[in-house]
Amino acid sequence: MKRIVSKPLHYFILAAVLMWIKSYVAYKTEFNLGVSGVMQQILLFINPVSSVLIFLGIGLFFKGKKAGAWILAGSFIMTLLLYSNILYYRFFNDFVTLPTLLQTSNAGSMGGSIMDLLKAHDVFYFVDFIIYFFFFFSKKIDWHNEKVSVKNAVTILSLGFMVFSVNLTLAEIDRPQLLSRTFDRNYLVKYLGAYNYTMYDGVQTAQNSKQRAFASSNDLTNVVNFKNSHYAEPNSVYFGKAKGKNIIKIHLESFQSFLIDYKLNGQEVTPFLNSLAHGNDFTYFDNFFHQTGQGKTSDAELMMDNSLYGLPQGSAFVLKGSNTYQAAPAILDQKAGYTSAVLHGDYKTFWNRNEIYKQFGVDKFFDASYYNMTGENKINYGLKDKPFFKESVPMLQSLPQPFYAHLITLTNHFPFLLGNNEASIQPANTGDATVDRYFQTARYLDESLQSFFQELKASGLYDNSVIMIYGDHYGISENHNAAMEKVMGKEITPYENAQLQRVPLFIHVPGVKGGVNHTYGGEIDVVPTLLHLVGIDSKEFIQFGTDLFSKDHDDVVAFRNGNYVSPKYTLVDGTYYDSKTGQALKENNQMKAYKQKVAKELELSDQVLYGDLLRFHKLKDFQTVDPSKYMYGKEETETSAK
Ligand code: GP9
Ligand code: MN
Repeated sequence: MKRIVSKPLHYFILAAVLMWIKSYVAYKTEFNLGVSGVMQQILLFINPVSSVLIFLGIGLFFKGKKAGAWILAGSFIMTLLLYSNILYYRFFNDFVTLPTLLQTSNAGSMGGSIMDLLKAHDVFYFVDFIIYFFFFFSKKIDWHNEKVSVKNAVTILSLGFMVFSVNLTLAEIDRPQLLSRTFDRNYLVKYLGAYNYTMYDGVQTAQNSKQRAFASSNDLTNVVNFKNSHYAEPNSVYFGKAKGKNIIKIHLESFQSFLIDYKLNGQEVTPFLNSLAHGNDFTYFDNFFHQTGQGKTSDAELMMDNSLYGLPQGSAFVLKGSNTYQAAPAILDQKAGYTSAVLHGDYKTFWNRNEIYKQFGVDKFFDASYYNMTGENKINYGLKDKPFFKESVPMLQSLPQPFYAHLITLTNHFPFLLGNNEASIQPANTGDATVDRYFQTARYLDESLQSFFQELKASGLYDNSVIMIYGDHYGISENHNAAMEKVMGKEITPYENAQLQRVPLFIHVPGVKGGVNHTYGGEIDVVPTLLHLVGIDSKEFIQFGTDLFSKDHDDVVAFRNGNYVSPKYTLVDGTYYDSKTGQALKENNQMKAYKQKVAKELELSDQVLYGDLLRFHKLKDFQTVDPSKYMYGKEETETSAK
């Protein structure tokens, strides 16, 4: 060993290799990263390399012993980073993020228990320092005469950057839009490693605090003016009709409206939902649109709990997870004594739910750790919908009433996989396997919903609950238009594609007669609609949607990219169409006014999120939510890999 480590370069290699091994061992033993497949295994193995080469490699540019000092200090900082993530993960089942760390309350909640988190084997993470110190202080290395040449130092650094680009490219192939959609810390660590994740988190935090620092309460003026002029009075026929009732909100993953009444090989695909659409128990909105952007599910959730639009890039759930909100769970709690809960068969870090739900005031978050996630119960992103609904019933029964419960399904998610013998209908035969399978998972979702209804009725919950069912966003993207032409039996023009963004919205209010409602609306409109049903006026809150039942409802539905649909006109990428016939039209004043309204609405909503403007919006009888009062997870059972 003594002879082997005789030059600064050797010292660097020793530290780099040990840091690499240490990081990899920690990944494998300390975290549940849910690594599956050869590609993910390879990525996990190589992802510490770039950070080690770049970060420690910078030291090689220094003269004399300073080079060694840099490598020593660098290894120490990297170890601290790794180890703080290990401790944090043992407690929160999550990775450290700067915003949560900066909220003292959060780190504070770990406080007294830090000692309990330490384990004897943790010595392993620091034992290499004995070696580093030994060689640093001994005379074995001639720091002054054996300096690494600039050429070699540059080569090592370039190698680091090269490995990083290969790592990132492979990660993007395995998980497209990894960075732009920003979905899960777990995924970032799995694909890019703990150190690169920290850098990414640091850059995002810096950007966020800059945007926040430049915002002031004056920026609220335009927003408040817009919401005052845009407010739609409640409809007295519906106002307060759901007062005191539980609210069960069911998220149908990737479910598009074209499935309703669609017949595949002469058979209905979703007979149960079809029966709801044609009965009188539910109001079925057949001109309801999703308005999500890159944040997909999280955008739908954001809109449907806050009446704020998702961001133009990335997910507000992740990028604005520490903002102040005026969300439905908090409003329902403060104005009407509701307990709120989210139930979902994926782990809590996905979409940063475990952080942003605290800002929304969600009381309970039953994530995957509460469900039986073993063996056949799981597919694709998480728990299958049938066991999900089944296991959710007792959880709902455990909630104090009235409750506001949000159940998020998962099986009808790209690439639409089912277990053996779980498909009750044949796939379609467009030749596009994704589209073909979509019908089978949609049927599975329909069946799981039907059983859930039976259980709700048996449990007695059905009688005193509002039930809201919605599709979150498209399941079949534009990339599958060729197959969709076969499904729809017509050409999918840009106009048709806009029409395909319809997702169903069903609302059942006990004692209220339903039927089909043709009002044009979108996810942004759900919060004011719901609040008015419960008998809470939405007027004082900053919300961009309007009550779907109101006579003043704004029926110009904005898409996140500035396109829109309305009963009369549809705008897609600069071309206007007649909404009924699809014929292209020349711009008139009304079309233009709609376009400007949509642009303004999106811009103001973005300002609210970027500037964290709701922190300035003080209301007399609504308290700002204190996130430190909420804590989720059953860490002790969260041992099975994702
Ligand atoms: C994951 C799920 C999927 O928990 O909600 O999100 P999506 O990929 O549809 O945005
Ligand atoms: Mn989704």
